[in-house]
Amino acid sequence: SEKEITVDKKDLSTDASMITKDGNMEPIVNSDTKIAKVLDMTTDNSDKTTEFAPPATTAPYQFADDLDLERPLESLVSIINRLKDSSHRAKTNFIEPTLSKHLTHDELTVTLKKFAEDYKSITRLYSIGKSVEGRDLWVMEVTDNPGIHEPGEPEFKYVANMHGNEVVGRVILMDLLQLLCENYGKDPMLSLMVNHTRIHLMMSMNPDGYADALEGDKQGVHGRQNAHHVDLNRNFPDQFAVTIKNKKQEPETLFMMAWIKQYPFVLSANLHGGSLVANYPYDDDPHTLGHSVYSKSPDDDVFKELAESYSLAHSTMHTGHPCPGTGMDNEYFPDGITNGAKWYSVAGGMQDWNYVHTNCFELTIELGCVKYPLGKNLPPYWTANEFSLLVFMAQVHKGVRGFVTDSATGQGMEGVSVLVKGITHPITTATDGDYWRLLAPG
Ligand code: GEM
Ligand code: ZN
Repeated sequence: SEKEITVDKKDLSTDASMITKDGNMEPIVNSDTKIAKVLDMTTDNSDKTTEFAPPATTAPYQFADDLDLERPLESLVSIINRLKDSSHRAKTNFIEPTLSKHLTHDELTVTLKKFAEDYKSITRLYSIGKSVEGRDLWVMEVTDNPGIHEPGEPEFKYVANMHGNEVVGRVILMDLLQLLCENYGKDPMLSLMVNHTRIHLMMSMNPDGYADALEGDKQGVHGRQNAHHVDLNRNFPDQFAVTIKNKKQEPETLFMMAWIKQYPFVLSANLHGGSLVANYPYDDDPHTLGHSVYSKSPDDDVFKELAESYSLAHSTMHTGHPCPGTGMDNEYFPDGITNGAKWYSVAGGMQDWNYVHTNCFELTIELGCVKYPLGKNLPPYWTANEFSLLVFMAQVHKGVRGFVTDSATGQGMEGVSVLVKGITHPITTATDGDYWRLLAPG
């Protein structure tokens, strides 16, 4: 691209305290002279921070030390950082979700519509298209100004139930929706999260497969594929391989691709089941289909950090034993994370497509050994994943961000490549010239 800027990571900091404007930060601008302001680190000038009051409780707010409403993003990041520590997790005071149950597609639709109605000011329900059998692919947006991209505000997504018989993600995303809605305006951290993030939740990417899946299925494949018997996690265009499974895209895949291109997503997770691990790119490499060889992306360090943010906040994922006592005991994932290709090579996965074709960094999270648990066994899954879901989502506020503007007009410049020295993966500015560049410390 002719419009390209390069910044040197040593001039930047991913430290939470550095997210605001820092006079020392002089980026290297090496091409377009029209780029006046490259790294405006001011992340928020709005006055939205007074939308909620601290919780009405006589006990002091647990994270009061970290809560500075003048500096909302730093507050959010430092509170979230403290949630890595289990003693702090235990002290949160959320109104806990009560849903935690299996919902048919029709029940899901009704429940989502009810949330959209009851929490109009922070939600918007939309469909990105229909499955092969005509079911809506619903997305619930949760943010303070639903329906619009606020310049500078990062967009985040969770996608669940891509494999129709892997249902835990679908259940806990409903719990997450309930948590965010019911605590908004009450819990300061969750309110900050909603105010400063445009969150998109897709409870089911494969509603047809779900309709076919069987409650109690532990490690089966019935209902895994879509109604055309295609595994959607093999159906995306692949950077290394055209296969029989991805040479033509299914309707669900095409709607996903269009959706992921339409919004300036920064970070995402694709929620699966059947194991317990946070899986990160790449999922394959040019030579070793069928083998287990580490395949590094240019952002390997960032991806490891992101994967650990999920696994370490989870009650058991970090121990690295996905299926204890099942005969699949031999599998071990240090710290509960793995490179995709190192685990086993997958061509046509959605995760790598996000990273290779858009600005969105995606991970594939395996939520547990049992793919379709009995309804009565669902509540512990929420407890195990609650903080992971929040901590991972908050990673969208780390790294660097800013606006690229035209020095003559002050207008944001869309489609400018932002490159960090030493990382061969550019990020492109969005419509308002805004960009987000996730980075690992160091
Ligand atoms: C996995 S998820 C993909 C994990 N990536 C790699 N490279 N192993 C799948 O799609 O096969 C398991 C699942 O279905 O949950
Ligand atoms: Zn899966």
